Order: sequence, then structure tokens, then C-alpha cells
Amino acid sequence: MKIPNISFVLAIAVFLLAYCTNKQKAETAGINQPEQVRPSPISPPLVTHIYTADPSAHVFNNRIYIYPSHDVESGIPEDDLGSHFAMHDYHVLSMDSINAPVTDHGVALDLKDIPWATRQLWAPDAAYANNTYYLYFPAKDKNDVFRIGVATSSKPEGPFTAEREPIPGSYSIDPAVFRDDDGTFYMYFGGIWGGQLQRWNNNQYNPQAKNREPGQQAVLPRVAKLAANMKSFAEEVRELQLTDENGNLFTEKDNDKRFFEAPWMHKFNGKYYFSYSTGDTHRICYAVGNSPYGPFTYKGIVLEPVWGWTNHHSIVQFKGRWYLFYHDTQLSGKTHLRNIKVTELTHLPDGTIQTITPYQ
Ligand code: FUB
Repeated sequence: MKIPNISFVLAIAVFLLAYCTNKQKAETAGINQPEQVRPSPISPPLVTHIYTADPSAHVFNNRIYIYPSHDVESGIPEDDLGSHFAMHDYHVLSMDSINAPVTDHGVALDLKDIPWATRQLWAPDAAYANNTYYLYFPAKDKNDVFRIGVATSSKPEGPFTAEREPIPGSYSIDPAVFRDDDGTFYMYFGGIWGGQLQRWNNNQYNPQAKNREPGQQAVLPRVAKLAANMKSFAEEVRELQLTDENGNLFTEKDNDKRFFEAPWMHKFNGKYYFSYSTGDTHRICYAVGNSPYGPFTYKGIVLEPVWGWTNHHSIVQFKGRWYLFYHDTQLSGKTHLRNIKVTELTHLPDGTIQTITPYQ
């Protein structure tokens, strides 16, 4: 009998061990575990009559307004580009306080009323200035390139009227608009893979650009100051430096820490907290800096993986307490049909954020 080569046998054994360990990890957090052994979510879905995701929460007129994606079943098969996230309108939700009933204000903006957009209304955000409410949203344009659009309303819940063109110089997905104490607004944005950020270098588009290889520098999130009209950038889009504690930029293989999508900014005790999703490792992480432009030093995990593939959040202060809005797939068990949730967030005395485990 021919004796198999020992290194071949060892390689197979290592592969099987790694496969079983990873499978176990995925199932530990999974909604698809039998109910008897599945851990319990720490928070219930905020609404159950529609699927919602990517909640951007703001306090306007002492009320909490949530600007989520509105997930729908489109029948489009799942792929790495996120084609199955085929959303076509936005609903705004609001509530008087964290545990109060949630009002769904109905359709605030529909894809058919956005002259430049063709598909995929992904994670939006909102801001208030100039006696106007602004809704910022990503969508694919007629060339299938993600751009960021803006729509306006006199009311926080809309309905919103879209501008005829996307914001000049905007690209990729997941806008998050932050108002600094001096009244200046900044837009943070970007998302790799289906969000196309890897195709933009020096603000130039290269449709052939591939996802980065493990040894390459990770793609950096973007920021631009908004002009006073809130409908354009006041400057060229910049990259945000996101580093480890030694000041080194992450490489693509640091995929448990590098930026993937879902940027958010909040300010606490004079420091700027940039939080984001790590995408394929499913975490919400955060990094801290002394300026809205960074550099930002990685500090840790805000939220451990949730049920479903995506993880996307916002952080907001309301009546002296801090809250994390996030989503999972508790209602549907399907990665593209999500439901938004909220839980309290704690800044510890040393300025770090206490990590939230979404199931117990
Ligand atoms: O909702 C569509 C996309 O999924 C968002 O834009 C990403 O952040 C992810 O949550």
C-alpha cells in the first residue's frame, strides 16, 4: 500500500481542525441554533411591521428620530456585492423616549422620485441646519456607481425632496453627518466590497480596482466638510487615518480592526470617537482622535457580532444618557431582512467604551 506523505496528512488535519473551530464560532452567535440553546437578545426589535436596518438616530425637538434603511424581499440572490439589499424607499421612525412607542411616519423618500438614482437605497443619515432637515443617502447612479444624494424637508420626518444630482465629488456608501460644537458639519462615508470604496484612489474612480490583498494597506474611510448650503462639500474629500496604538495603518489582513463600512462620529469629553463596522468580521469597533479629521487610534469593540452578516449602528446622547442603535435579524433569520434595536452604551471613566454583547 502506498503510504501518504506525512505533510499532506498534517495539512488535512490542520484544515479540518480550523474548519470545525470556525464553524463552531459562527454557530455560537447564530440565530439558526435551536431555540433551546440560542442565547437571548438583550433588546427587542423596535418595530415589527416592516424590516429596518442601519439606524441613524438623532434628537430633534427633544424627540428621537431614526433614519433607517427599509429592507425588502426582492428575490435577488445573495452575492458579495450586496445585490440582495435592493431597497427602494425610506421610512422615518420617531419616539418620545427610549422605551416609548415608535411612530412610523410612512414613506419619506422613494427611489422613483430621485432623478439620478437607479437602485439600492442603502444606509442613510440626517442633519438639521438652515431651518431645514437634510436626508443623506447612497444609491447607484445610471452607471451603477454608488453616489451620495441629499434631499430636504421642513420636517424631520419628511417627506423629503431630492436634489436632481448627487453631491458633487461624492462616492461610495453610508454617509454619517456630524455637527461639531462650532456648528461645522462633516460627512464621514465609505464602504468596501459592494460599497465600491476600493475603486476610489485619490478621489478618482477605477472600475477595475479589486478588493485589497491581505498584505496591502487597508482602504481608509473618507471625510469632507460640508458647505453652508449642506448640499455640497466645502473641500476635497480626505482619507481618515485609522491606526493601531503604535500609529501604524492597518493592512487588509487586520480584518478584525480595519474599516469596512458604517462610519459614525460622536464626541465625548472633547474627544472624537470614530466608530465603524469591520464587515467580514462583523464587529462595531471604535477609534479616538483629537480632531474631526483624526488621526484616530484604535481603542476596541463597541458591539460584538449580531445575528446576520452586517453590523451597523449609531451612537446618540438623549437626556444625559448614551444609546447604541443597531440591528440584527431576529425577526426573519435572513441577512437582508433586518430589524433595528437600541440599548444603552457606557463610556467608562478612562474614556473607553464598555463592549456590548448583544445576546446573553
Ligand atoms: O443596508 C445596506 C448596507 O448593509 C449598508 O449600507 C451597510 O452598512 C450594511 O449594513
